Amino acid sequence: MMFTQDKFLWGVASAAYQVEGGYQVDGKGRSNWDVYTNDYQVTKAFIGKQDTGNVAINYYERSQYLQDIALMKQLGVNAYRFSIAWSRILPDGIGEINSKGTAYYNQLIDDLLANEIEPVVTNFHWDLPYKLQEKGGWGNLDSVQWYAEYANVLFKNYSDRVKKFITFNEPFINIFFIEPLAHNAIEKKTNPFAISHETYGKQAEAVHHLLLASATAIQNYHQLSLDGAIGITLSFTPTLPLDPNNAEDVQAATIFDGLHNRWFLDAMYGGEYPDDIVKLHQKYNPAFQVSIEDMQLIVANQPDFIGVNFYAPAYVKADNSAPYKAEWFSTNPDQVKMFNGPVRPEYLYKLLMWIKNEYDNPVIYITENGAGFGEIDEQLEGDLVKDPLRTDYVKRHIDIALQAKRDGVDLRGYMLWSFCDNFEWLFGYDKRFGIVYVDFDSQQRIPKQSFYAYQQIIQEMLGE
Ligand code: GCO
Repeated sequence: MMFTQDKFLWGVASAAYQVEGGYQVDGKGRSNWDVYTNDYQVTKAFIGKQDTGNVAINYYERSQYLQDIALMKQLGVNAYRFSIAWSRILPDGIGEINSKGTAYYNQLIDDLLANEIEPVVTNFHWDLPYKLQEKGGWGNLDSVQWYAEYANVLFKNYSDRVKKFITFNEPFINIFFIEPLAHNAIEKKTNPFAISHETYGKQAEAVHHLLLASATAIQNYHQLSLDGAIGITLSFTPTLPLDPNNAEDVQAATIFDGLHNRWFLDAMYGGEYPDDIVKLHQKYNPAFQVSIEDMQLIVANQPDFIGVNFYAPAYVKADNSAPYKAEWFSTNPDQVKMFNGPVRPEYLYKLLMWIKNEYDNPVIYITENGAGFGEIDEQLEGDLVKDPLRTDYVKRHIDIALQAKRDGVDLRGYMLWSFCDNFEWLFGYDKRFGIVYVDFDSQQRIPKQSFYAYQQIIQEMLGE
């Protein structure tokens, strides 16, 4: 592990499918998300209308992203986390490289560095080349090799300037939440949020292949002896029982904690998955088997850092209709609900200290933290969008993250989700998370109150 820059990273984060647009431009192959949103119109099941990432916020246009880089400079960030669209680089997922795709990211990286903004690259943020999806996607063990070869193309093209690579973004949310919901919409299920126990059991194979792929890419990266670092970004949702006096709620919270929070860290740092969760997966999918060799590969190739994505804890309740009888997504007790769960910054502190104490104090970057509350918190007043709830959320979470750093957590950066409003997966453009407002028709950008609040925090922190 080599960290060439030791400055604390103050950044913003995004993902290719959510911001680029450039649908099928310059030889890009179709991804699963291109097919989900164009051919199956999956957002209709969740927001009642078809939204796609075909244009998004136009980041594939250099003239557009240069304007946003200028805005990032005004914000004062020294890092920008973005993901690379696999199907721009390898339109079929494997095989022939698309030179226009590699050229786009070369230019973006150069433009960021020219503005003294460090590029932090997420290799994979959910948009899988559709040709690979048709071969079974992450459910196919061959995905380990497909991904390793793709990651090697990125290391070869960009590791001279990119000093932090992230193998995957949020494997749990990707594999156990968003993908099953997208397939519910494709199959026109009456309740698009319903996920069966069997689906969870089957997805265990996919998420295991994904972790093998991550370990293989980390191994390859380390063998290249590059002057940089490679990590993985995990979503964390600290759990608490909806009713602490209800033993079934307590059990449900324990299960969800194992499934979501302990699963990946136990494997990477302890060489074993949580046994209670393995048994649950095998109960609904006996074919889910894990070899000693697999776990040795994972634990022998630990990431150089953990990307922590934190939005909220989850109040978990026992619910027989929920997968593994643990309902976590619909239980937010807050009066004004943040899209991703209850606003409890103290659980970010607890989470960071838990990782520090349980997993030998790994290097941590907060690679996503942010909020969206809906129109109540997006009020245009003159040339400013007032978003007091998001502003308060950002301030409180940064404060408590820095307290955890003072208390010994090896925290090296904070990247806010997100810079601009963008395409929020199954919820299309209805859920805004940006500190910069985007008029999706005109592509006009308007900094929000939270932009200026974050700007002031960065100035104070970098000015120290
Ligand atoms: C995630 C993804 C982002 C989301 C963000 C807001 O964490 O789900 O990384 O793509 O857009 O979290 O929900």
